[in-house]
Amino acid sequence: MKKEFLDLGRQPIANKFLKEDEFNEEFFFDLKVVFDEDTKLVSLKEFVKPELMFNEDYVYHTSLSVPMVKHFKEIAEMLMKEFNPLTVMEIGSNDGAFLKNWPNDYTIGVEPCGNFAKVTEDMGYQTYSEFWTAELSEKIKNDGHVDFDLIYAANCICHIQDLDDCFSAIKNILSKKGIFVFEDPSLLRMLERGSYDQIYDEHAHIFSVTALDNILRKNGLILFGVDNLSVHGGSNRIYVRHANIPTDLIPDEFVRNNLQKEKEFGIDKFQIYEIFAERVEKSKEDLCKLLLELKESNKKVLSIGATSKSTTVFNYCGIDESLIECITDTTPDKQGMYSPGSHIPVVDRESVNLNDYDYVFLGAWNFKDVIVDKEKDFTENGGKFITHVPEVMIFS
Ligand code: DWN
Repeated sequence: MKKEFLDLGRQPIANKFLKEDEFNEEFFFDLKVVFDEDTKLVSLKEFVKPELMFNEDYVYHTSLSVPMVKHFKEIAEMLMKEFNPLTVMEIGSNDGAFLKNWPNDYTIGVEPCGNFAKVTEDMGYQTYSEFWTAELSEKIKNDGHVDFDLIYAANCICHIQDLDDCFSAIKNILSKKGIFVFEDPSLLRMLERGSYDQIYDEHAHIFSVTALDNILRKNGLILFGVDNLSVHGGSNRIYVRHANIPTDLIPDEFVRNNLQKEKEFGIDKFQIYEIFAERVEKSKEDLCKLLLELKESNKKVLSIGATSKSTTVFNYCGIDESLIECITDTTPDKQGMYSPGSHIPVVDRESVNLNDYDYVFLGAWNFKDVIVDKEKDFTENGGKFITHVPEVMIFS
């Protein structure tokens, strides 16, 4: 019952930045998107082997995005206050931005990228450097861990291809009255904003509350809370507990409101996805037209933020170094490398004078306010920004 609605063309591994001598062996796959009429889940048609994406070379460091460090501190404080868990596990613990807010004697991490698992081990948190599966949940139990009162995951569950296995693993290791809290990009926000660049290899699914409600129930779990967040261009934080265990954690009005809002938008109907696909095509036409016009009038353009999202945009729209001269990024592991597929040089922000450029494309449009604020000098000197969300536009 899966129906295809979007084809974003041949795409590389979104976070695999390359050296010049690696261009010839770069891996590409067909980035197509499907809607499941049964569960209402939106997923990639073809999944990429997890080991190709999440390995020792993974470059996304949560702690290098200052707003995200603050975000994880605040959520840890809130969860501690509201639920007071005695045992905590994070799935997809990256470089420990969330973990570090918890005492390390009863907190563990799960992180398949070995470089990051080592970072949190060195911080004193036992970290399983493996993919989250039902088998791993058994192994953790067999290692003598008691069931967890809090299981947390941010921008990770939507990376997991087999959701039934993922949720049954959660059920297996969640304490009787424990809660599972996870946050991922919101499908509704993506459809509203036309932010098709949320779609790339790592995002095996883009979740609606509607689809999660269906799939969690199927796996003996109940969604009892939803927070709408502004991070990562619009995310949902989902609160889950065991079904069939008496508790006072009953689905709140936010769950009902979110389900209602999604229904009114038509998230359960295929037609809404066909409309979205038309909007994506128009976005591509508009962005290509604008960048070609700027090139013809000898304007210089760079991009800020070598994001996974910009991998999708640049490869879908066929944007290369002739249209965007370089990308600046604060992540040392991306600097001195080339962007996946489009092979645009990635440089340190400090190595360029923005005033040598006429336009800045916002590859990290989700940090628009932070970047625009940081780069006031550029706009004061006549520079302009370009974004493609919600529509292709120039602003200063
Ligand atoms: O789920 C995922 C999210 C959390 O992170 C992953 N699948 C991969 C990754 O996606 P992304 O690369 O699209 O994430 P961000 O957080 O939008 O990336 C921002 C990038 O921009 C980072 O590389 C840091 C950089 N940056 C910058 O150069 N200047 C960020 C800011 C705020 C800046 O001022």
